[in-house]
Parts: sequence; C-alpha cells; structure tokens
Amino acid sequence: MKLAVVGATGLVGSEILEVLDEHNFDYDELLLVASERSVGKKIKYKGKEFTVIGLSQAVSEKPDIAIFSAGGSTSLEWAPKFAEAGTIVIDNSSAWRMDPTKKLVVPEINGKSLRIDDRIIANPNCSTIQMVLALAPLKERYGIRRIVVSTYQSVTGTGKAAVDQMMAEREGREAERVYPHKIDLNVLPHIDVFQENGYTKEEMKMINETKKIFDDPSIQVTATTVRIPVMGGHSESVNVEFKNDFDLDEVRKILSNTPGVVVQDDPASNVYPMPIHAHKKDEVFVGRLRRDESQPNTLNMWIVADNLRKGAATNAVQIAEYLAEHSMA
Ligand code: 2RA
Repeated sequence: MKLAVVGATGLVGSEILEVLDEHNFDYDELLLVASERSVGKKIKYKGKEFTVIGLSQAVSEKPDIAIFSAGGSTSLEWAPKFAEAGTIVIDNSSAWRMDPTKKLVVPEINGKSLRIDDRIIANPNCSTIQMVLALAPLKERYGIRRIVVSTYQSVTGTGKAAVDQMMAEREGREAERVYPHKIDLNVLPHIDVFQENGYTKEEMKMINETKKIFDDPSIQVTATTVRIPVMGGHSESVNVEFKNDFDLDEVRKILSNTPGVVVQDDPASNVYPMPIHAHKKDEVFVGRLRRDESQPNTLNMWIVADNLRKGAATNAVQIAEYLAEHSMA
C-alpha cells in the first residue's frame, strides 16, 4: 500500500499524519505532498525525515490512496489526475461533495455504499459529520422529520492563519486579518460566503450534505453557523423533530451504544460536552439531552467534536481503513 497525504503541511494534513500514527494505519510507503511553495520542505514524522513532493511527482508515483486536504481548486484540478492514474482519492474539500456521481461518506453511516470502482470519495464538512453521526442511530429508531441546528465553530476550521489572527488579537500583536472582523472576544454569525438566499455556504453544506448522507431529501434541515474564538472543536445546538415519539432513557442508551459517540450528560455534576475536552479526540460527544417541551416528538441536544479529527482527519482515515479492510485499495 502506497499512501499519499496531499496538503501535508496544513492544519488538517498534520492532523491526518497524527491520526494515521495513532490508528497504526498499515502502509508500505508514505508520500507527503503539497503545493509548489512547500516542495522540498522537510517534515519529521515517526522518527523519519520526509521531503515534501509536488503534485505532478505524486501522480507519477501512482499511490493506492491519496488523502487530499488542499482546498477545493487543487482538488478539482488534481483529484481526477490521480484517479486517472488508478489512485483512490479521499477528498476533504467541498469540491466533489454534491456531485451525484461521488459518494459522501461517514463510514459508520454509509461506508457500505462504497464500491471498488469509486475513485474520488468525498469527506463531508466537519460540522455536518459530527451532527449526522449522533443523529444516525436516532433516525434509524424514530425517523427524522426536521433538524434545526446552530453551530459554535472553532477557528481551526478556517486554518492556521485564523488561529494566528485570534492569538495575535489576544496578545496584542499584528497579524493578517482572515475574518472580516475581530474574532477574539467576538462572535461572527458568518462562516464561508453568503449565498443569494441569505444563508452562508457553510449553512447550505449542513443542509444539503445531511440529506445526501442520510439518502433522504425529505428531511427538513435549517442551520445558522457561527464562528467563535475557540480552538479544539465545533459545538452544535441541535433541535430534532422525530416522526415518532421517543423515550429519553432509550435515547441515552442508543447513543451510549453507538460506536464513535460518547454521552456526557450529567447536568447535576456540570458534565456536558465542551471543545476543551473534545480536543484531539476521535469521538463525537453528546449531552444536554432533553425533551423540547414546546412541541411533540422533539429533542434538544448539544454535540461537540474536534473538527480537525472526526470532522476531517479521522473520518478520512476511517474511509481509508474501510477501503483497506474490504480489499478495495
Ligand atoms: C469551517 N467547516 O469550520 C469549515 C471547515 N471545513 O470553517
């Protein structure tokens, strides 16, 4: 197995390397790939020194799997070239997510839909992944009519420059301004670009990707996505209306038995999910489980996950693991 990590010098790229190591992902050769600017750069990983290579060289090396985290335009241009060379691309950008010919995969939910001839596989948006992973077993049991989600998203979702902006503001230093406003000590109801309908692209990702992953266009979803001056993970307030009534103890039991989900729900002891605890963890944390008393069959929940882990690197590595386990790569 020859594995390439494309975008190896970015925040998600380095997280992918950490997760591959923690998961003991089995490969014979690892290629670290990045844009021209980083070619030749040395990266120390697992006691070895790697030299970053460029995209053309990586294609000619014909890796079995390439995990891409290099932005939409790189992916649009280069994923097909890798696919053509026989590589399976697992892509973290939004470039291929809504392409009807490409699978949008959270392995625990729809890994089974993967086929040997899938050459470009899309990794969903971070805020979508953590929400659908927690909702999937409840959908299975009660059916979902409507989801209302508000997010509280970490600056790490924007990348290194955004972390720098926040820390510079905190420490009174000069830095590049990535957001249209100050982020430290502030809250921006604005993630990605505004669309004609008044929603942001991030909000539309949550709406459209949820329907695609659940393979159910009838689910109603509405979203407000918000950037907050936090690192470590995205938090989400989710109000979900089921088709059938539920029992709160059963909801807790179902979620506790769901692989990849951890219930942290003991308000009496101030136990609930927080990004500070989710940081560097692969799991999705769920708490504040309570009935919405304003209408029937409706649950309120609070969902937190490290957006660079299950929201990006971990999910992508799990797709690669699924391919390897099922002899597809
Ligand atoms: C964000 N969802 O948090 C994005 C990252 N893919 O900005």
